[in-house]
Amino acid sequence: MKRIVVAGAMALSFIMPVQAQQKTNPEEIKQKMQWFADAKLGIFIHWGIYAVKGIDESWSFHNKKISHADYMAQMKGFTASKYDPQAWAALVKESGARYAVITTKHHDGVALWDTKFNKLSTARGTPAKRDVLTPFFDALRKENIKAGAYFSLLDWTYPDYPGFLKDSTRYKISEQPKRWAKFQQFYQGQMAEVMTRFNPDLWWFDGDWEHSADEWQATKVRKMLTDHNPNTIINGRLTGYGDYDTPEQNFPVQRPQFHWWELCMTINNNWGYQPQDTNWKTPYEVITIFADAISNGGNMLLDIGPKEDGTIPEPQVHVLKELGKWNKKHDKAIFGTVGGIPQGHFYGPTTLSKDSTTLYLFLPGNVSGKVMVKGLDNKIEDITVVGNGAKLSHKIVGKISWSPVPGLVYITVPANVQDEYMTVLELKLDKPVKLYRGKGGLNG
Ligand code: H79
Repeated sequence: MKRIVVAGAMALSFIMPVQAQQKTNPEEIKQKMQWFADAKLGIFIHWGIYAVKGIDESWSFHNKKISHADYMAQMKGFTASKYDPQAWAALVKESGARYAVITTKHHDGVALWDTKFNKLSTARGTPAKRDVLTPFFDALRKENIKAGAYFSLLDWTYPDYPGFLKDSTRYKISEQPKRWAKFQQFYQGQMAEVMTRFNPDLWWFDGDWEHSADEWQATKVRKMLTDHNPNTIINGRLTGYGDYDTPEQNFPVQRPQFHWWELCMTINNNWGYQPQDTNWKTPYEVITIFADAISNGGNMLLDIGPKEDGTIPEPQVHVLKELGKWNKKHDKAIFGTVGGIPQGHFYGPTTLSKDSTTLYLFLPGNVSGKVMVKGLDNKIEDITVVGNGAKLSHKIVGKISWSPVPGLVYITVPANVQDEYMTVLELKLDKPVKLYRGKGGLNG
């Protein structure tokens, strides 16, 4: 019996690598996290030489689907010839996102700025011949959008980095500590370049899993970044020495461990541009996933993959624009709210105003007309369809006069007030939300 339990636990940890524990104190970082908590939506951008052949970012050579030399030869095809950073920033704005995160360097080691450390940059090694990040950071800031830097800690191309292909490494740190020290200086030097050049509002680290916090010098790195900018936000992939949790692709069913969290997700099946991948998530799917994230107190970081020339494929633009339309219409139910009431009271996502006197119910677009809320121990003063203005009435069902248990709230939602994606109802309550969480016994 015991053996079965152990095997089960191992299988589970294979599917879900153990998430790092938060090693920063939520109380100490609360203030700087406020804009992030209010922002709800970010746009992730994976842009790099992998868009030339349209293959997996870095993983394609790591997993030996292509030789490292052929992978790096893509540098000759990265032109950025139609790159319009203002248009990118305008699209991010139109989606309703309050922040964007762009790859400054992926696991392949190719920098998108003009690093002084080597020739592996869009500035020195590609026909684009320039730092493509500066104009985008500038454009974001002009649009008042927070600007984040994705930065891969590991660098499979750097000759003094241990890891290389999935089944081969260059050396062991224990055997060649000086060689590792050389890499530490290199990666921290590049990080300092990004820090001083762009002063990111947010650092999105990736690739921490190949080494320990000690090996990365995680506390030193965190100190360097926060000394430079005390308000910069760091994701949890600095072996736990960050500020928020980053479930990737896998949708949480319960709230993740860190106080703040963000679901990062591709718009099709891949992070970078891949022409054969047309498995676009629909606006409805993206919107319902987004609603689910904010209902659980999180953010969504939705990824797009531009082509090597800097154009953003039309289906990606379409999803962002539809999402933006819906965000604009439902602005007050989303931005500046907090996560909603616990599961079980309402069969769908919810959010609350910060003073919790307004409850927002997110309904799928095709509800047949009646929705129900359970265990709401408040008087409902008013119900409005967000972005539509229609007022709705409600009926209390099953309230026993002498029992403290609240009745069920039934709300009829006519078809003509419903949104094509998700209809949102605003319930104004008499006081901060109060929930009955009991088992329904006679004494409550
Ligand atoms: O940039 C995108 C991806 O390229 C990168 N992160 C997003 C944002 C990424 N892809 N996969 N991962 C990060 C996590 C990979 C985890 C694994 Fe493993 C590495 C699975 C197998 C090797 C760690 C080591 C977990 C299991 C073994």
